[in-house]
Amino acid sequence: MNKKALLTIFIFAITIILIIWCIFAVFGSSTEAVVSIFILIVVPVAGLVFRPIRDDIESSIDGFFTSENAYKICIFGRSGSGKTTFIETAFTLINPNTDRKSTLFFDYYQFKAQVTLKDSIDIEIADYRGQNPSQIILKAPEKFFGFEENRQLNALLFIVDLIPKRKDEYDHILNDEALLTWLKTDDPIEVIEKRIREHYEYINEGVLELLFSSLYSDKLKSVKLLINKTDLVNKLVDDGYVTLTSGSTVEEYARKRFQLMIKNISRACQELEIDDFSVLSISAKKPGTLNPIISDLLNKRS
Ligand SMILES: Nc1nc2c(ncn2[C@@H]2O[C@H](COP(=O)(O)OP(=O)(O)O)[C@@H](O)[C@H]2O)c(=O)[nH]1
Ligand SMILES: [Mg+2]
Repeated sequence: MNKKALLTIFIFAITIILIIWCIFAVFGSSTEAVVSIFILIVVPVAGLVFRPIRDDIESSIDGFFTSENAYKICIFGRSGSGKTTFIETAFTLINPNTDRKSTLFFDYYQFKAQVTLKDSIDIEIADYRGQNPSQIILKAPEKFFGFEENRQLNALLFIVDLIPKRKDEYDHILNDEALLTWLKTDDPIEVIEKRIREHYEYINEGVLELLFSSLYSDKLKSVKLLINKTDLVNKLVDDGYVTLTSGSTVEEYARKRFQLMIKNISRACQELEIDDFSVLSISAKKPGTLNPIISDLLNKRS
């Protein structure tokens, strides 16, 4: 809770106590009637006074209910990069009974993962639907992330892609086939370059600094950069629309495009002594590529 909210509550409480004390002192035997009238006035006044800080108060109360034992993962990346697809593919496959709770800007997924025959672990993952970095950086919900001084996040996954999502004239998202047809009639290299620039605008040095300073605690052990949609780039390579330098793979191609971002995230991790930083090329639609990532995160959790 911020200082303004605390100060408002403090001043309000002191004022009420003083007024009630004065009522007792002045009215003596008819105190009860006066206090009742006073409370009738105070309740709506309190509503008005606390309205500007209501979100703060609610969020702070939520912070007391954060589950400190669960393994918490947050996924950060530009709209369309595959956050929701990644979570749905990875986690609903581990446990189809994944529990999803939604707020205005966040979806929270909760489930149990069986780590060994005897040992299972509660996992919670946050996907921010609103897509604005400020929703995580400035308004990280305390129910999931814990209080600012006691953050509970265990893993931060950055996600980027090389191919943007695209909608048709009816506002429907193009499926892979239609997307590839559109790419091939456009200039696929230019589309890829533009998309990469968009990710650099979204995950830049400034955002990284703000993000880590908002979410970091010594519980944050793992950071990964996931380069998504390699299946689509593979198809473009196979069909001759993207040419790789001889002997290189789509993974190497993707990694090279995000070299500076990798350097920036790596440096941020080094400064915070987060040893587990890795870069992976994935296709969020393919479950086989995701399960090792989840196992790896869980293995490094302690
Ligand atoms: N071909 C392909 N499409 C993907 C992949 N990951 C996500 N998509 C598609 O990209 C679009 C945006 O994905 P979504 O998960 O909604 O992105 P979010 O905005 O980051 O949550 C959807 O149409 C997904 O089907 C992938 O690995 N391969
Ligand atoms: Mg989404």
